Amino acid sequence: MHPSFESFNLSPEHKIYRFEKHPDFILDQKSFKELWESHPEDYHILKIHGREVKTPRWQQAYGKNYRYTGSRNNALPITQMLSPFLEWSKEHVDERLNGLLLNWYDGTKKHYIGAHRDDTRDLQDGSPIVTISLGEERLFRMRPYGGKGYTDIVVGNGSILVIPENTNQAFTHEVPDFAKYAGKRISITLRAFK
Ligand SMILES: O=C(O)CCC(=O)C(=O)O
Repeated sequence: MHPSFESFNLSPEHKIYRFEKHPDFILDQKSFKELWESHPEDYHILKIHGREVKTPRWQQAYGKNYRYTGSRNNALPITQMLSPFLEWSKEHVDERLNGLLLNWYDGTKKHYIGAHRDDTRDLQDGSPIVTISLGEERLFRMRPYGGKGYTDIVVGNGSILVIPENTNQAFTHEVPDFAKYAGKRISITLRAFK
């Protein structure tokens, strides 16, 4: 992994890694606006306990379909704007990464993602999950699965997180909403699909 990643110990066996403010990933206003405006018009629909629920953020898969929470996010082709994020992650984190899922969070709409562990049934064994943050700074909250307490990691504009597979099994992650958030954040998450 790239030497600029710092590690955070969540437990003696579980870590998460952060690279702060990668200069290539701090987009100028025009590029950020372009990426922001590429969000889908409609919210993605999940099925939770048989009930259809709209995600409290916009989401779109690129490159590979992603199945989670009773739904499938059908992928669009990877765009020219997105491919540098994938190329960098392949080179510096894991060569097997091949699919992206973008999340768009509008603070004025109270967008968030609730605590969950990523669905790994379609992912390659032992592959990590990478999240690149653009725009408004938020907190990335890790909770021991079935346990108590949490660890918050600040994810600012241009920061990269790596969640190893064993950490995803043992900890949930979430991006909560707080009243102070009124900006726009995009996360580019990368996974290695089979
Ligand atoms: O927005 C983020 O950083 C996290 C996204 C996430 O948890 C997911 O796509 O599963």
